[in-house]
Amino acid sequence: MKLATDEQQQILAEFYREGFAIVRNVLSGDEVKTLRELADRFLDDPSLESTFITPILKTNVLRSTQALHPAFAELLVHEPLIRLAKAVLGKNVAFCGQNVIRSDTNTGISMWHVDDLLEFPLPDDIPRHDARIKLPVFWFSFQIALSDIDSPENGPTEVVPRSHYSGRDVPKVERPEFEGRGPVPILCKAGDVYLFNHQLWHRGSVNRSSRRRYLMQNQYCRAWGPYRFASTDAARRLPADRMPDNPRLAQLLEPTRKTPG
Ligand SMILES: O=C(O)CCC(=O)C(=O)O
Repeated sequence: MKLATDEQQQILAEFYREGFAIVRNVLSGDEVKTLRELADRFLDDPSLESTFITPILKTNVLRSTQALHPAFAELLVHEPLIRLAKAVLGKNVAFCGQNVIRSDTNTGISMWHVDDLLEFPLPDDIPRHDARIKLPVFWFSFQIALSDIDSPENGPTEVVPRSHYSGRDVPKVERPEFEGRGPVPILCKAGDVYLFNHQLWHRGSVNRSSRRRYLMQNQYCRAWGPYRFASTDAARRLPADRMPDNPRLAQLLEPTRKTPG
């Protein structure tokens, strides 16, 4: 699927302004079916439980799917995803994650949050970031509906639009609001995709339907991301059998040793 230049510009403008932007009908019905069946196959494989599956609030997340099947890996360069990713992160865009979230009835990653940490905090007396600033994006996700998530019962992602401009973490209330706007559900048909800024106040609402809800995530970062945070080079240079007996050093190096690139 190819986007016209003005369509792409519109999508990107919306993404920067609102924190998310939907692109409809990116995947065909056949592509969706294949990916969903693969997700089920791997999520139901007990041998992958400790290595590829992370439950979050009883919701199963299949991680590193690019390593499990070429159909997942190829989705990373599907158009218009890769073109949009380059437009946001630069022509040397890098890969930083691919997951499928499968929410059964009464599950969902339902706590409000921003991912990782609040990247651009403000002091109390500055109400928000100036809307004229195009806030930098270091990494972002495409969230890809692999089932119809087209009503609030299906557990759509809920976001507070423009809250990535707030300079604040999500307030600890049931219905967070930013400048008079409360949460909105992102409603999609299977095959629709949305660009998603993880600094937006968000959550996956609970799936209240009897149908499983499948959401795939393709995650991309700036070219320096993998080198800065998980370089194969850094891992290769770890002292393998010459490690001093130093618990603080062992703790510091542990994540890189466990996931060497
Ligand atoms: O399931 C969703 O819609 C949102 C997932 C989420 O909050 C996350 O991956 O950080």
